[in-house]
Amino acid sequence: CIIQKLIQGKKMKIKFINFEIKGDERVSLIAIEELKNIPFEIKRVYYIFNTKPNVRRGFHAHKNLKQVAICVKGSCKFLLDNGKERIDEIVLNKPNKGLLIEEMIWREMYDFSEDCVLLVLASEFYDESDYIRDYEEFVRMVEGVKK
Ligand code: T46
Repeated sequence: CIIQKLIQGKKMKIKFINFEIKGDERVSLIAIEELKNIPFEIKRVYYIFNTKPNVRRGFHAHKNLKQVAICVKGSCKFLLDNGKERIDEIVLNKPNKGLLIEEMIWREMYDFSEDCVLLVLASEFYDESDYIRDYEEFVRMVEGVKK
């Protein structure tokens, strides 16, 4: 159920997951199940909300972590960068649309609506040593050049 979206002129693909909306005329419901509609075991769930206007977040990559981000309310945008190419203006504005962010992808999030609730499912527990917070270091790691 992973939909790979190719952007014109880029090799890098954006990977979306479209969740099936269940329920009936009175309610909408989405069920998230590890290794079924999420391609990894879910060790951690967190959500970002109350983001103040004009705040840009992220500015890091992860060495091993895989995540799926779902804007369950409101909207926000993502920039993703694999160290060779970057794709900007990825809009998340539907509770049934997940953005798969695999390891070694630089991300920034911005344009959060006031009511935005960004739910993130993560493959690992929180580990600060998995973060790469320096963009130049990230590019060097992608290129396999050791310091
Ligand atoms: C990511 C994007 C999409 C914890 O204590 N536990 C956690 O599980 C997380 C995610 C964060 N924190 C602490 C660390 C910081 O003191 O919460 C604070 C805010 O975290 P951070 O500045 O890393 O938040 P964002 O929005 O820049 O990035 C987060 C995730 O950290 C990151 O993995 O991919 O959301």
